[in-house]
Amino acid sequence: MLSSELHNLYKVSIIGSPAVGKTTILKLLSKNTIDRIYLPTHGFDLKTVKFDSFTIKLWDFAGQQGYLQSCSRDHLLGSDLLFVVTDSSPKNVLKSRELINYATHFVENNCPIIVIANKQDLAKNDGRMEPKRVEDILHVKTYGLTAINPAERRKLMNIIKKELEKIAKRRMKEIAF
Ligand SMILES: Nc1nc2c(ncn2[C@@H]2O[C@H](COP(=O)(O)OP(=O)(O)O)[C@@H](O)[C@H]2O)c(=O)[nH]1
Ligand SMILES: [Mg+2]
Repeated sequence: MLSSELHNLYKVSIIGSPAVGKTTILKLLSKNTIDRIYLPTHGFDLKTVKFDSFTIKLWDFAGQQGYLQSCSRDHLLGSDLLFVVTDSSPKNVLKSRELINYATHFVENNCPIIVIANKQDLAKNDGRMEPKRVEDILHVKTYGLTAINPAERRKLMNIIKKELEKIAKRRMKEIAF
């Protein structure tokens, strides 16, 4: 790999409980049509997505609690950006609190943690929480998303781009000193 390419390579990790939409988020970034088939992920899926000048490696970790606690530690190390995905239900938002606490031990202090409050298309009457509520509870920057809607692809890319641009600036400074 060329060093210029390496320079623009970012490791973006995605964690979250089973069925919150992690794999769908990967598909949203890498495909235009999104099927709704649910296949629980075993271990992890690794996808490379290129957009603008960025090459990002997305790691979609299995949501199963056991796996996350026993194996993901090493995989989370070295993440440039970490997404914690929730399905925006009150129960799962609390679960995300545990995941965030757990993950903070394994990512660098300067790795941004972003919460994705997914399944925003679900009815409020079913307990779906607004991103702002989720953010108030978790005290972590939160964006709402409907990952099954291809029209939200740009929105997700912009979220990632904004964070990666900050990291790129930081890397440039590190090289300069
Ligand atoms: N209604 C709705 N369903 C979603 C959304 N995102 C994912 N799903 C569905 O939730 C199920 C689990 O998604 P998946 O990405 O496999 O979850 P994972 O276990 O976290 O990887 C699938 O049937 C998806 O189609 C969303 O934004 N809204
Ligand atoms: Mg999955």
